[in-house]
Amino acid sequence: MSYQHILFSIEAGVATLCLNRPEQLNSFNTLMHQEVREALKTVQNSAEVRVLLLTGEGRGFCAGQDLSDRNVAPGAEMPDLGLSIERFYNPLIRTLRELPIPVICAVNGVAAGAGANIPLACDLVLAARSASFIQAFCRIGLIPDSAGTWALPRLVGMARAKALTLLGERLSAEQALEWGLIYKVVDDAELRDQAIALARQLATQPTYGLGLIKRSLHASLDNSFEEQLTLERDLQRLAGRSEDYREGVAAFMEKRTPAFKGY
Ligand code: T3D
Repeated sequence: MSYQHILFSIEAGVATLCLNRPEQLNSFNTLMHQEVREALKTVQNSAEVRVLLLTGEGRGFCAGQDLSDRNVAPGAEMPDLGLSIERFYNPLIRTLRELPIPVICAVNGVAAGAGANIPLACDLVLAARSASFIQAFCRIGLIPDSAGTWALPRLVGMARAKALTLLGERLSAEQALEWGLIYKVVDDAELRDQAIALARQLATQPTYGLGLIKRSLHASLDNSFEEQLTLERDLQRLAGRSEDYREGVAAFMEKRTPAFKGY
């Protein structure tokens, strides 16, 4: 399938989805939402894909909703933003979070509005040193969406979450790292190569087991201690039946590098 607003490719087990409306800082219009959804469906249905890498083209990662689609004349009917969230943003965030494979986000530039929260639904966030994060919603009278109000207090604590979302100030990549919002900051010129190297490395790992690790960590945010112990037992049972576990142990005993298949 050919796309107008995204670049999408699959190579060596890595699906790369690049938002591609650089003139509008990769803000989302309806077509881009639809194309991202299609690409993610391909990822979900492919046995070949073992890692998803999400990034953006140009000087921005993503500036959230395309506001030119929201410019309403006084007196004209206002769009139902709840519908937009239900149709587009919530399914996107759910899909990224629930994919049973590692999702890497390479934040190549400014990330604002929903664009600042999409990375938080990914598993490993690398940011270019020049990148920044802006909870821009308050600047236009909205509330943070794309699970920002869920992720931010958990990642940076309530005090910083409130400052970020009520003030809408720009947070540098370095500060985001220091606050525990992202995994790593790399030099701009190295972002793409480092993200691809990380993706390729992860694509050779025991994918099924990695998916179970995601599941257990996600559940831990809401589970009690006892519930989490029970879940660990259940998921370890599943992991212990995988071919990759058999291979991992055999390779260890034979003192060789394991050749994981992802299941
Ligand atoms: O509506 C719903 O469905 C509900 C869901 C909402 C989710 C949301 O994301 S709401 C929040 C929407 N996003 C924003 O409020 C951010 C708007 N953008 C900015 O504040 C700034 O552009 C940035 C801080 C991100 C970057 O600033 P700067 O100075 O580096 O760049 P710029 O000059 O503002 O932008 C460059 C171009 O991109 C410019 O176009 P031009 O003048 O060169 O033709 C600008 O209009 C365009 N652009 C940037 N963001 C958006 C956008 N065009 C449309 N929509 C945007 N969100």
